[in-house]
Amino acid sequence: MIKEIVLPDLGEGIESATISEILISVGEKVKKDDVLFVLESDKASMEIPSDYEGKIVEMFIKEGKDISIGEPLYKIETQNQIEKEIENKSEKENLEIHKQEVKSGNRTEGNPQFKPTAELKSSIAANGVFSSPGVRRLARELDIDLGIIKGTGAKGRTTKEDLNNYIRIKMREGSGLSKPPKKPIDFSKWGDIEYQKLTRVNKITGNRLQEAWQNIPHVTQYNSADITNLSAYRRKLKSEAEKTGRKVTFLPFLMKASVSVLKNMVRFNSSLDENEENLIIKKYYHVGVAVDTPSGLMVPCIRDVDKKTVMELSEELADISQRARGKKLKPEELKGSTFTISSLGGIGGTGFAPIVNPPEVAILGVSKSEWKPVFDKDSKEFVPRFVLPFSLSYDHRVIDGASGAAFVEKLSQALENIDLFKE
Ligand code: CAO
Repeated sequence: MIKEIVLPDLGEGIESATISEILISVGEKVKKDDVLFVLESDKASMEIPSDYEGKIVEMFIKEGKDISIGEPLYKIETQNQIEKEIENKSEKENLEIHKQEVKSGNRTEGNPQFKPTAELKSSIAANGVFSSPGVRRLARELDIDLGIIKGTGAKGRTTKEDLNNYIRIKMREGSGLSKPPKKPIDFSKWGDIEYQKLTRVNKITGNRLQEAWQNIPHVTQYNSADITNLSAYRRKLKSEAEKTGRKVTFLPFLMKASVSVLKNMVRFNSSLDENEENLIIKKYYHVGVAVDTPSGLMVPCIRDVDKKTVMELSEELADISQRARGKKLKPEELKGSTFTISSLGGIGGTGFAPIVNPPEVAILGVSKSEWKPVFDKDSKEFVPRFVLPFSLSYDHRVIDGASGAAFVEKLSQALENIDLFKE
């Protein structure tokens, strides 16, 4: 019998993945549970085993190809006879295990759940749990008691997916990322509700933010800068740029000012290595910019900020944020940043604590500038000044509080020195 195999639901909100390795070819014979190919999603790498014993007769996939749930993978000619033998053998094996368990007192003969009926003949009732031989074998190898996993298959059968889900949860727990299972709440009891599906970007960003929040000891340092002179200079550049349809906001100045400080405070432009034994200090200055898009938050990267003028950065920023909103960014454009700026200055707010964008160690949060009365100690009068509030969140494993405070002071001075921006 020839069966067409499609990409199953991979869970974890993964809708598609890339075929990174194909381990079989047409004509090859495979056994059940033999790994056929490896998939890479943006979250994980997965080995996909065969559900059948048989011969591969057609392949629909290529290495490097993106594939979505439900798309055909390959066709296999299954060996019914062999399958039957395996099932009969496993039934005998199961019954033998069962008899031994009853004998040793580990099982009660009267357990109502243990009924190896015809439709469950490849299942076992170890601990009163029905499951396939493959699932039982894996559970045995990993020393997992199937009795504690809630089966979602027919008649409460513990499926491979149930076991995989259980392993995923345990792995997350091991990495400190576990979320306690939530009971559904019926909010409609108290009023009208509607469901809105999270986008793929929402889910990916959400997971990354949660991971960063849980793994990085964050500290946020607040400060402000007097940008009265900078604002006047920007207005000049802005009106010149407008003649050619371009715009100049405060962000390119913030990028350049941040990089001028990063060059002197190198730990802020670093990452911890995989063993958390060394700091990797980067000698390039690529700034990630948080962009609010209809699908969610994205952080494209602008490279070599130190080598570009304010006008060049303005043009690049306009291009990259427009393409982020139109889902036109290439994956490469989302990688490689060494420091991130999240600017909410065009929207409002007086201050916020941004979350570090790993593997970076610091992020700048920018809020909305306002005219404020500032006391001038020379004239002994309050004078109106245009003040920009900002904050710096950093990884306290890499940066100590004194450096954090020094960074925001230096950044404030850099923003007040408009010579820094003149080309
Ligand atoms: N103070 C006062 N005005 C500001 C300002 C500030 N700090 N920052 C921006 N503005 C002004 C701009 O100058 C512009 O006014 P003009 O038309 O007079 O030039 C206006 O506000 C709108 O700016 P903008 O938001 O379109 O442009 P930007 O370069 O400042 O920001 C971008 C671009 C892509 C970062 C922004 O559009 C965006 O998406 N911000 C949201 C980022 C976000 O969601 N972060 C939260 C992540 S959670 O950590």
